Amino acid sequence: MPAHRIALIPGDGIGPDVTRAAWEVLTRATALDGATLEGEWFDWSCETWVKTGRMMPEDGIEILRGYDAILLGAVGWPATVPDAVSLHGLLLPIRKAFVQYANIRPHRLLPCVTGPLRAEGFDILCIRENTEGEYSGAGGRVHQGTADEVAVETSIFTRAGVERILRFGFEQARKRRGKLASVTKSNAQKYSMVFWDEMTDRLATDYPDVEVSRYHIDAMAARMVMAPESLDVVVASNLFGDILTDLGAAIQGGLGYAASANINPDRSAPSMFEPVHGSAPDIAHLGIANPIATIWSGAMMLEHLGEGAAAARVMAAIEGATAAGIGTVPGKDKTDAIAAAVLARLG
Ligand code: GGG
Repeated sequence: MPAHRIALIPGDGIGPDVTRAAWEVLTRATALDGATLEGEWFDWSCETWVKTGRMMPEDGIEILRGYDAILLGAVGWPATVPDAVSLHGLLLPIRKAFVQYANIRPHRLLPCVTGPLRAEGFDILCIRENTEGEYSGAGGRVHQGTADEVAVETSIFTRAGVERILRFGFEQARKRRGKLASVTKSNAQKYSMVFWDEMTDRLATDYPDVEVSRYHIDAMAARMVMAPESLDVVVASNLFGDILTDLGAAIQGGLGYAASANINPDRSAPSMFEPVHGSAPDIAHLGIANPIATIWSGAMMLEHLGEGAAAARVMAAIEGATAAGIGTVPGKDKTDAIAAAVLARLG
């Protein structure tokens, strides 16, 4: 019986609630298909930062390296902790160290879930570049607190980084409906984004079977609202992908449904799975967070670990639960009730 070792990082706010709920579903589903998940819990969070000055221990990356995958809840709370701490102290170093350069985020409607925009008939796979670009952490501030203050944030786009994420996008398009939309803002950003466009055009010659379109980020935002059914695979930089996938979450009903996988495609290090949403302090400890995004992220983890049958079982159970109207209206059902409804449909 294969055993997969999973590092669990529940994090802050609603993170522990949704991670616990997802873990129950994932362990049960995997067992039904003859495999085992062995989890170890890590209390790496903003509360840990308040106590110790670090989100994770100094050797945190080396600790995680010993696992087959990471399941993360949400980070970013309490409000006394600067926002940048949770990203630059945990999420971004993990993505970078483990070369999780492809952040995959599916956007489609679950049964009986209606987004606020009532969009329908869409199935979009957003692929966000995950290790460089606008989140590289390069830059600085001078003359702080004076009238002459200057802040500089440098986006870094390497040839290797842009090529690998675009190729990943082309490959995904090939496995789906054969359409790739590449997103930039090359009319305004004339170095990095023009470079991205040029790379898209150059690589397109290697994928003649894929229909490629180039969009500016503003036009893509409008298209995702007005005609989401026209899109298949969307590939974008770190910041643009981050923004577009919150929009994707909105058209699929809300952040409670938006799953994500930070993938190391070469499998040279663990991949990390997490919902798109953050720690949602306004509903933390109320027991009403929707765990579906985290359970769906967990299904992506099972797929990545080679447990395709268990992944399909989890997705069918999620769809069965929402088809019965459970977890379809924000705040109506408790976290535990949604998890129980999914558990009950695992078969
Ligand atoms: N689910 C993980 C989480 O808490 N994300 C919050 C966030 O701000 N993420 C930004 C990012 O994905 O780069």
